[in-house]
Amino acid sequence: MVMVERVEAIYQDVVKRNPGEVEFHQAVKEVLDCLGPVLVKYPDFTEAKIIERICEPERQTIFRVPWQDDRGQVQINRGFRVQFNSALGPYKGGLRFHPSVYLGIIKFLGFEQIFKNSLTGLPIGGAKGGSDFDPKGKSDNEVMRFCQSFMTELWRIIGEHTDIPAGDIGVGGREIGYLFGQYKRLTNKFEAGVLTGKGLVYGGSQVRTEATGYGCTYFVEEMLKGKKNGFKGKKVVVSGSGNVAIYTLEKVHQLGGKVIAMSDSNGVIVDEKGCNIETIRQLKEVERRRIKDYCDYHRHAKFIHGGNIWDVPCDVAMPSATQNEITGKDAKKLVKNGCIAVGEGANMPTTPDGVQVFLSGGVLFGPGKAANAGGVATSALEMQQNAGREAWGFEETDAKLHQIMRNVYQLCSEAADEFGSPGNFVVGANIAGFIKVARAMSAHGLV
Ligand code: NDP
Ligand code: 2IT
Repeated sequence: MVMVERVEAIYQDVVKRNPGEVEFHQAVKEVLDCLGPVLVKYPDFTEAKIIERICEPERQTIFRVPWQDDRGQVQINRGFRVQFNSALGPYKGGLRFHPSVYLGIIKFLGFEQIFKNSLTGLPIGGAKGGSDFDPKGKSDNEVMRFCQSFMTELWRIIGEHTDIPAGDIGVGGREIGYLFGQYKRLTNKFEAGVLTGKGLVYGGSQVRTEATGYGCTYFVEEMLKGKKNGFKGKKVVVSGSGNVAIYTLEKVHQLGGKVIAMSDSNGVIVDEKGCNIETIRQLKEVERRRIKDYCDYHRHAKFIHGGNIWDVPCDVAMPSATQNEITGKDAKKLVKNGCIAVGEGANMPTTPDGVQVFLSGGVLFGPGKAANAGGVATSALEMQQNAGREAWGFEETDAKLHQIMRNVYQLCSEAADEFGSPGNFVVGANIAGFIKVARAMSAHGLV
């Protein structure tokens, strides 16, 4: 089809213009592969070169982050903020602090964020930022000095109506606190809405901490419901043991499922009785220890050093660690072991091969930009509360999150039907997310 060739040519151009950014290429390809039928239906998008424009970030900033470690040594890291698209609202998206961070990772995440934020139905554009700083093994003081230096550059380009960063890997409540303190000091303004994921005592929202994990679980619940099924009695495997993984564990247990395995970058714990959330929260959120220590408190559980969590048989897989953690081979093993549903808590955790294995194997597959949209959606609720100088209760906010996730599911499901791929939420999420942004871009003229 001519349209498919056209989209392929745009993709080849993206690869050429952004050499070496393999994760960014992967994220772009997945979206563009779904858009052929959209261009047939909306020829004006072709005319206005919406796809070409959407693949080019509106603005990218790279900066030096110098700081001093506890021994007085000077350290230099690199900071990034990619302000990808502001057609639907101010730039919005998290900050990732991890040694693997480079421009290609931030661009893939920023690109995903455009469509994810669109799916939430809330007025937020797409962005992402971060640094190759590794918070692991650093003292609180080192993290504070790093965050202060990072914000000393970042503050110029953010603002409650411009760009609102939040957390991601390596950036949680502690880091957002230090970043907010420095922004307030530099600008001489208590501008609550400039960052989300804040502490409850200074403008944070109830449920933001829980939102991504809860939201992903709600999304999977909707997929299961569509097949007259539910979490009750299901064995669930959740990779990672950070923010997203912990609250996935909590919600899965509340809905009657059992999380039997979790992980970190050192290995996997298997607890057939169901992972204990109190222990994991204490180890990870309070003491910042490794998942292996779980077995010191639960002697029946086992730790598999360097293990592959996808070897553990389960009904539902919820990858919540990082990109490309489920390969085609892992996906085949999951299907063979009886996995019926996958909810991506992480961003792009399944490789393209893996996605194909799930889709062709009839597995219910909730892609990250839909399934993990609850985090950023609740960030937008935090912005709403900050703008109205309000603080909503936990239940009220959770109910809003739940409704947003039902809507995201509905949008994906309807778009998949409309464009001829019923049950394919990858197609549904990409098309539904894209069309809204494309319409807004068309309305704004050539900008
Ligand atoms: P955290 O930093 O809280 O936790 C990350 C977890 O994933 C840790 O257990 C970490 O293990 C593991 N992990 C990270 N990188 C790797 C790696 N390269 N290899 C193996 N394990 C790894 O991050 P979050 O829970 O916030 O984020 C997890 C995922 O969810 C990310 O993909 C993020 O983009 C996505 N996400 C997060 C949202 C949020 O609101 N926080 C919203 C939507 C998506 P270790 O400690 O050993 O590194
Ligand atoms: O990937 C994501 O959606 C996030 N890390 C959350 C972004 C946000 O602005 O809350």
